[in-house]
Amino acid sequence: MTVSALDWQSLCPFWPADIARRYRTEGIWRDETFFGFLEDAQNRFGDKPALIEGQCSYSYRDLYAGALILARSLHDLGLRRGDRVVLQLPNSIAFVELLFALFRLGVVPVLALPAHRDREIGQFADFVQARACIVPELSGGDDMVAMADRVKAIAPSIEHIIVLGDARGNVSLDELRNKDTSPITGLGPWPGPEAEDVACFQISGGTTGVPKLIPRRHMEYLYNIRCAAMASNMNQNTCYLCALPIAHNFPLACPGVMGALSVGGTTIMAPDPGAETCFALIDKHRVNITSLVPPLAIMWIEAAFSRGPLYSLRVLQVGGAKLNPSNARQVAPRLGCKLQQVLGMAEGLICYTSLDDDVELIHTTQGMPMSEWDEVRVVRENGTEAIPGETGELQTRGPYTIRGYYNMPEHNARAFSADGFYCTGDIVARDPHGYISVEGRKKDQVNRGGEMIGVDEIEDLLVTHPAVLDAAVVGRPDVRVGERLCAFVIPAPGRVLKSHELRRELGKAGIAGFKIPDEFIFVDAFPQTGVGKVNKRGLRDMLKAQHFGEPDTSELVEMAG
Ligand code: OOB
Repeated sequence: MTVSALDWQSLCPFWPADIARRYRTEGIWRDETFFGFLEDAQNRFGDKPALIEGQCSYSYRDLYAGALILARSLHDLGLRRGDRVVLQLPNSIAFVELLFALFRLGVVPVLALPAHRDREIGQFADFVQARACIVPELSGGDDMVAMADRVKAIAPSIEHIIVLGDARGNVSLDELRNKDTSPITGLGPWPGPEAEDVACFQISGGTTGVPKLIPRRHMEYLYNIRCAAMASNMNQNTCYLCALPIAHNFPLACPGVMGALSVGGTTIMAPDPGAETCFALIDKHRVNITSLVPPLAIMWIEAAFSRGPLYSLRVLQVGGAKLNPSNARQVAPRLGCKLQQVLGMAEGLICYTSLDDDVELIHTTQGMPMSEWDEVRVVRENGTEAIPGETGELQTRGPYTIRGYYNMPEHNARAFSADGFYCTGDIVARDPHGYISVEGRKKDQVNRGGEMIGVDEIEDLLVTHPAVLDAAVVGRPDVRVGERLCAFVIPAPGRVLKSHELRRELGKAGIAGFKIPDEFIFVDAFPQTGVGKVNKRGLRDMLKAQHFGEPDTSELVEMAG
């Protein structure tokens, strides 16, 4: 088996030849593609429901047939193996059908999130020289056709705008889906991709600079899905609720929608991740597993307070950012299901707590790597390896962790070690059994007059207060001390909080005085990233824009007094 000779794929760093050979001979990487995976699933699970959206239910057979029809239409449009497109659709059957149609042809989508707009979509399209941009008619109240038109004007590689909904003179996705229903055989007349071709681009979760593109290949992404489905105990009774935006690695493949498809399960598409929408879908379809980012998990816990637990739900996977132990402890009693913590990244490595781990481990750690082939190390600032319990940067390599971003040689030289480990920037500690707990981000420290303060510790303490729903701590530039410690706090519904009360509580917890925030800002919600994580850069921007005026000096006077 050879790596595709398509030119641009050489811009996606590959594993060294000896390691790749090893993964192949060990059967970790198989000679398989995503379309073969779907073909296999439809042979095994045929009429079982694969995807449900609103009133519409799609069996495995429907999905397979639909993807083939769509592949033919896209081929008629001129899209060919190795071409790139930007795909931005909401959680829907159309997304999955289209994804498999693209996989069939070997056309490589950039998996954009619904929150992305001109700037990001333009960057992606330009960076990969996309030939098409696939958007919904509307998203979050915005006219996405108009956005795609603007993007097309600056990214001349775009020939087609394909629209879900009213296409207004562009290509209609519904027309492509219904165009030709004549029987087509699985392999079709057109060449498809090879196992080691890039299947899709994930987008890096980083909140700085231009988002980086993460090439995920058929054979390694399929391995990722198999491991993740096993770690989550998915089986043919699995009913997964896709609440997070489907394009993100977590709900798509860790194990998410693809994991459910791999075992004959069913996925329910949620139009939004809010508790009201999702609780109704969970009850209606007897959903037994779903995945969320911490801010949403906290909202669900709060919402379950008045209505009681979700009877069918067995497992709630929470990942994407740190879940505070005090919130973690509330998942089982409030939502009536097991918590599974997930530390993952679009670049590869996925860690899980096991469903039958001791509850204390589930509440306080992010588990361990899902594959025995994952290599992880915790590295001190001086480059040496940390001992168990000591913190350092998490670095990793393995059969489903990329060896480099798409076309970024300079950045790759910094983000990957000479021996191919991805330097995650996450500060973690590992216990003697290998359980990892995330302590923060490399750069997520506040330097207050020379004292380095890890914000996670302060956030963890703040959320133990019964009147605090969530907390996020950032630095505010300050002429005197360099950075002041600034805590954004969401009060629990109906609770009124005072800064001095929180200061007193933190004091009682016995932490150093310099770790007590200089200011508290009470808000209803935090700015979010595309997948719903707390956007710390957004919080810092809010401070810069001085949306809150000057620091709360009355409190300072109070402190001084
Ligand atoms: C997931 O992927 P990304 O690419 O959006 O973000 C990755 C980064 C990690 O490097 C880490 O900084 C943070 O998000 N993160 C966590 C975490 N899970 C991810 N930080 C603390 N605790 C956790 N449990 O976010 C992602 C991809 C697949 C599965 C799950 C999450």
